[in-house]
Amino acid sequence: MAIDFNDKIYILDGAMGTMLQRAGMAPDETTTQFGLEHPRIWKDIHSQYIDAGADIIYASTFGMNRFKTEELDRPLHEAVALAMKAACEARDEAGDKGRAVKVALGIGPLGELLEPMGTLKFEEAYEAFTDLVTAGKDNGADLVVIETMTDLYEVKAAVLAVKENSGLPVMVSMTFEDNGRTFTGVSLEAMAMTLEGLGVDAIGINCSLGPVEILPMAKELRELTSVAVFAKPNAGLPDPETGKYDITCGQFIETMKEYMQAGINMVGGCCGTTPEYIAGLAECRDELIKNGVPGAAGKEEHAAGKEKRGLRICSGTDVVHVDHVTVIGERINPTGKKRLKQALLDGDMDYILNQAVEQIDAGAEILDVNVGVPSLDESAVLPDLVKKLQAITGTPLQIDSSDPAAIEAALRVYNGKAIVNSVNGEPDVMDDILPVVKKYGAAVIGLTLDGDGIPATAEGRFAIAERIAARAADYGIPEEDVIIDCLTLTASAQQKEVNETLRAVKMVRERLGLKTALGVSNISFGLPMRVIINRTFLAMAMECGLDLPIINPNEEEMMSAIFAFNVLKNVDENAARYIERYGEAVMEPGRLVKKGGGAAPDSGQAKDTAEGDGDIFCCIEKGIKAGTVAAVEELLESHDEMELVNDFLIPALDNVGKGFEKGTIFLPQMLQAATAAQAGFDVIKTRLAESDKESVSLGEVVIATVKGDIHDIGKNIVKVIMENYGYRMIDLGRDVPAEKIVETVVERDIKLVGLSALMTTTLKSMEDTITAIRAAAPDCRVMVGGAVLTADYAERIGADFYCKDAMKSVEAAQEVFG
Ligand code: THG
Repeated sequence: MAIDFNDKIYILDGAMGTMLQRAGMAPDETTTQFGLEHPRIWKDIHSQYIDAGADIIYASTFGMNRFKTEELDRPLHEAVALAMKAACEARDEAGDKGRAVKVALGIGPLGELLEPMGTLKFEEAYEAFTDLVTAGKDNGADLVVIETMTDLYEVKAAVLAVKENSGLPVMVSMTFEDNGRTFTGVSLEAMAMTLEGLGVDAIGINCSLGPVEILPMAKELRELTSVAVFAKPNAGLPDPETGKYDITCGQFIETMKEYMQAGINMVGGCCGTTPEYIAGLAECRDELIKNGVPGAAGKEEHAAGKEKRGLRICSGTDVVHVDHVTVIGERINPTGKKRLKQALLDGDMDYILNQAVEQIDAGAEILDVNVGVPSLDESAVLPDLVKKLQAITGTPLQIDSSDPAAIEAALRVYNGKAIVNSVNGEPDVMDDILPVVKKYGAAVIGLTLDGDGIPATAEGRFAIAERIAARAADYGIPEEDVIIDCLTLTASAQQKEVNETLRAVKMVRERLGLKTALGVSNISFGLPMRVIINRTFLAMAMECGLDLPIINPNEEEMMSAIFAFNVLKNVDENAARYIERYGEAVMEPGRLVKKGGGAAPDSGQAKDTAEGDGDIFCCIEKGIKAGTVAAVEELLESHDEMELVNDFLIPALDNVGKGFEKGTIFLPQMLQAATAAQAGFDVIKTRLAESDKESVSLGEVVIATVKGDIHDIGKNIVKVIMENYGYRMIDLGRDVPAEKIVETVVERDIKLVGLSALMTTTLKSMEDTITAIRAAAPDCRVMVGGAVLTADYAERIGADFYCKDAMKSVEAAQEVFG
């Protein structure tokens, strides 16, 4: 029941919260609570937006889910039914007057962080969204809007819940910060690729910023996807004191006009906008159409953009464009590897994670993941490993299995757009695997073999490639997402056929225009000095058009050939990647070293170990728990406990923190690193308890979300990070009265308090809390954080530190505790 929203310009509605405030909602009430008590007001506001010109209205179900039943005060389905009824009545009344309006079930964030950042499991999130979707569908929703999301993984759970339980069209918008990423580090491109692959009907941006700030992002998004693009900016930025948004209706419309002219064909408003703004948008749209701006920039144009974009793979944070020879690391594959087989059987994930880290450090851009050990249940182990890998790295993954159930289980929990390795030309295999590839929006490698085996000639393999491409197209898989593997045979056994593989690669590239992959190392089985053969075959294959070599990236001879090739083929512009890698390197027989000696990482303090997996800096930075524990235990033999904290654990976390500030590391990885450090701290704490020495705590810090505010995700993140820096955190929870905070501060002689507030309406409460702390404990310092705060405002309400993120709270603590 997909809708093509690219067909015209749609007007969406404006803010519900702003309107409810006008209708008398109290500052400490949520839109859900107030609306449920006054459903007629909901309906009246919906009608006002329809009269203003909205084509699609959002039912006020945004804050409803099984984690918020307290707020709902009734079963979830009853609350959803009430909100849906208000919207549907407004829709139906308009219908009677000849206006066609659609009602969207609104879905917002669950308010709990998913694994690995938090504790909520992907399938639990899926179930929570399913409740909501079912209730929405039963109560008259025409479509579903998933909005104000910051975690792509949570979005994926929601989209699957909609697709698998309703068949309703679905729009998704996420909330971006002014660095062009969401709170969890999702880029516009990763969002666009992943969601288009999952088959959503429109992709957009809402909330957090005004139209001026969002415009360049919306334009970028328009270039990144072929589906409809929508935007619902706030009415500018809020004044923290009054909560008022700072741009007028006229200014809003003036900027939104540019959106429509740029092909952003669904427009509305978020916080601070009212029916007046929406009426202005509708008028502006009519004017544009009268003057000949044809709906969106044109369906064909968006579709054509696709070919330009080419093959792209991504995780939640990292996008890889396969526009150069791109290395797929082959090492997570138990074939021929006793140690890895054993690790898989023992569930020794850390060994496997180390294999991942090593390959990434060596330059792999994508990791192949294969767990094919006969006695293992691939359908359970493969998704589990995918989850663990994506917790520690943003490097995109290639799911390698021949079992469709295992492939589906892994794709389901993968956060991003993966490659599936592989399908082949057998009709049954294609019919098993291609629908799964399509459903999850993955790319796929097609092997040129079928029931009759591998054709001896290039022509025979080309014919199979053609069949795979045609079948993939039948299933709706975009052409650019089909990769062909013409199959490397062993030179020692089938010497004549080496050239057939190479010819086939060339034919596929030239005649079908598809990307190609090859497992390179097969070529040298049975020959001495395999790397010589591998490297030369690799060079020949690249010249024939190989895009994705599957290799062992730890073999520098292979990597250097690829880096050189990308320069010589003029794809590595100005040899930038080459110089970055080799600018300071010299080749010594058999290994590559940095000039000035030593293979030590930039921390300088890292311990030199043969495999590097005992390196505490590496383990913490990559978030490998067991490795950190082992390293701490080893270091404790030669170091004092506090020395270990101050010279190892904290500097390692600082490195991660710096990466976070620079924007090279994102929230999931930072939390993962913090968790690894925590495991290290735990070892030290146990040791101290045994030896009866004093506690390792660097200081005691009280944190709380202020009275009236129930949002605690930011506070919880601060808690995790600070705990792992060695501070003792006293977490008073959310919606905490000033008196309770003051009491704790006085009782325990606390020197630092952290306060969080997410809503403009609770900033006043933050100010009151600070005043109360000042009066009772003049030498206690206060740090504050929260989405709507600014440095300026923090100063005005008397805070000592403004923490724009969790790392800043650590800096504040370091200043307070020295
Ligand atoms: N095409 C596609 N996928 C593939 C292949 C291919 N996946 C599997 C394989 N071929 C590529 N991956 C590997 C993985 C592991 C090894 C080789 C190729 C391997 N090799 C050592 C050897 O060659 O002796 C084993 C010993 C070791 O290195 O420890 O393990 O062609 N689409």
